[in-house]
This record gives sequence, structure tokens and C-alpha cells, in this order.
Amino acid sequence: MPTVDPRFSVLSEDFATDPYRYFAPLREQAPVHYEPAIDSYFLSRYRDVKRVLTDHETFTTETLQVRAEPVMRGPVLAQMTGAEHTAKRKIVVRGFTGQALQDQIRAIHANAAELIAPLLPRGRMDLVNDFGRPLAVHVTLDVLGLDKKDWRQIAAWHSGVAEFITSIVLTPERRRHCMDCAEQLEAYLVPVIEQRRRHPGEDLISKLCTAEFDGIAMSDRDVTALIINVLAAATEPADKTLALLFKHLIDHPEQMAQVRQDPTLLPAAIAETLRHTPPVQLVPRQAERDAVFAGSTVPAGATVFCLIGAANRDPDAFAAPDTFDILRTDLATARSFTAAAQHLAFGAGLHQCVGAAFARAEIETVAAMLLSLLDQVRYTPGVRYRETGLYTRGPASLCVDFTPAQSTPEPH
Ligand code: 2IO
Repeated sequence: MPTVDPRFSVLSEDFATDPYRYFAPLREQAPVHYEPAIDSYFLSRYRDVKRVLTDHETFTTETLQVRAEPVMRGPVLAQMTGAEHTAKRKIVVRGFTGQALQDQIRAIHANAAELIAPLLPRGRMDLVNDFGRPLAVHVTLDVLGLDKKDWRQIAAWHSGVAEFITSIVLTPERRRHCMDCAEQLEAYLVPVIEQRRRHPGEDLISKLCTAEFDGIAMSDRDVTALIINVLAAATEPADKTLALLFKHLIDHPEQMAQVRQDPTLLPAAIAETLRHTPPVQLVPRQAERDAVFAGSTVPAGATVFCLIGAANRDPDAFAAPDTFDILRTDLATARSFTAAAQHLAFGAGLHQCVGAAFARAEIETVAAMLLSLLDQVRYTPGVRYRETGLYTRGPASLCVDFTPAQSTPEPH
């Protein structure tokens, strides 16, 4: 096992290549790892991460003012507190549950069927770049009620926004590029919001524009920030989770066979994918007062990063944590997409992901469709597998060969 060298850095090339091999040494030898270049602390133990995410008095989301607000063009939900947060969170939850979610599942199904059709006869595809990524963008645009003919432009602006949020260090040039993307995206959204306020439809933007909770409604700035927030949050992790699920199932043929034989195991496979390889690896917080972890002090005012991937593989929380096992008994599937989730892929506490149920529906719907359409899914020979990203992390590509199944997609 590697030891944590005093020169070890989460900003190093080595860590970026394979962070997972550093998680055990970090948990054991440097549970409070300080990174001088960015004056931040990295926590890796399950109980410490859980504490940071749930002790809202000591650890706030204040850091998003510099890490997110500039490109979100307004305050996002996760920055809000108190009655305002409760009310606006309820509005967003409503937009992702009940009838709204049922409509969204229909859109997911339709988009997936449309995108997979031309790929099927080829017997080969890149699950990330040919399918998962465009799918994530198309679905998100449908949810928001934005025009899919603009999808490449919106996806390009979005990647600038995502780069800003998920970069640990940004050069002034990249920062300028990200800000340009965000400003153009905002300019694109302003007339849309104006139009939805006048003629609301069934889409999420209309709901954000018209909804009220306890007499609290959303300002134009709130709506803009929430649209950009949803765009990033529904796009960034989606293709990664889908590809990681397939990677794990390809790597564990016996579990692939079990899921194919009993599709009701799919949610367990998704939950285990989120535990084993969470697509969002970092969650930032700000310490409002000194806090002691395992004998080390995180000083008041410090930025703290929760290492979600490390926490999810803490042996104090999960047995044989490095093993991918869809049948593990210490990860309850029914709880895995709710506030009672044991894994921390959706965070925890007041700001836990509002899109968890939507995420589950999306990955479940699409994975079920792929499993029924693609037989004998295997790696394309000779293609090297590579993951990228420190903040959001996933396969750069996942090239697979398959045999098209004899069935056609069921109408939904
Ligand atoms: C801007 C990393 C895309 C969220 C943030 C406040 C976004 C917030 C997250 C996830 C995924 C992003 N944070 N979703 O970690 O809404």
C-alpha cells in the first residue's frame, strides 16, 4: 500500500491518474490532509465527511459564493439557508417528483430510443461520447423545456460553466473563458424566462417562474441560477454514472448475468456504482469555527473538501469496501436514493441532492433499455480505459462492442 509522502498532493498527476489507490493511506495516515497551494483541507473518513455535511452550524456552503455564483449568475439553492432555502427547495423538489417525474421518465425514454437507434447496427459505440453525454444534455433540455436544436451551443456553454465549478485551480485565461460561457448562457436564458413568466407551460422553467411556497417566490436571478444549476447537475454526473455502471458490470460478468436475469437488481447495481465510484468526488464547505478531527484542527474560515470516494470506501462504513458487489447487505437499495442513503454520493444533510430520484429514474430507464438492446457487451479490443476529473470523475470514453439484440424498444 502506498504511504502518504509528505510531498503527496491531491493536485499531483499521480492522484489524478488513480485517486482510489490513495484513499486508504489518506484515511489511515492523513485523515485531515492540508493542501498549501490552495489553502484547503481534504477529509477522507466516512464519519468526518458525514459530520461536515450534516453539521450546518459549523460547516456552511458559503464557499459557493466564489466557487459557483460567478458562473451561475445568481445564488444557487445550495447557498441558501433558513426559510428561504426550505421554501425554494420545496419548489425544486416538486419539479422533480410526482407527475413531473413521470413526464420526465417519458422524455428520458424517448431521447434514449432516438439516440441509440442509429448506433445499434454498428455493433460498436463509445458509451460516453456517442451516447451518454448527448443523452444527458438532450434529457436536461427537455426537462427545462429548452430548444433541442440549440443543444450543441448550450452544451458548449455548459462545459465552460462546469469547468469553473469543477476546477481546483483555474488560469486567468480559462477563468475568462468560463465567465464568457456563463454570460452568453445567461443572455440566452433571459428572454426565455421572460416568455415563460408570460406564458407558462409544463416545463421546469415555467414551474420555477410561477411557483410559490409560504409566500416565497423566485426572482429572475434565482431562476437563472437554478436553470444553470440544473443544467450542470443533471448533465455532468449522468453520463459518468451510466458508463461506470456498465464498466463495473463488464468487469464482473457474473453480476452482469444476474442483472440481465433479474432486472429488479438494477437499482442495487446503480446504488453500488454510486458508492464504489461516485461521479461527484468532492464537496466543498467552509468552516465557520475551529473544528477538530482525529486530533487535527481545521481552523475557522478554512475551505474543507469532502473526499466522497474515500468516505464511500471507508471500512468503518462498508465491509470489503473496495469490492463492487450489487448484493452487498450493508447498502440498502431502497434508502440509496433518499435522505437515509448510507453512501454519500448525493451528499447528506440539508443540501443533499434534490435530483436523486430523477437521477435514479434516468440511469435505471436508460440502463434497462441498453441491456435489452445490447447483447454481449464487451470492451472494444485494444482501446485503453482512462478516467478523468478530480471533482466530477468518470470514464473519458467507454468503447464497447456488442451484438444487437433481436428485440425492438418497447413503446413507453
Ligand atoms: C454549483 C458538481 C455539477 C449541484 C453547485 C452548487 C452544484 C451542486 C454538486 C452537484 C453536481 C455538480 N453541487 N450538484 O456537487 O447542484
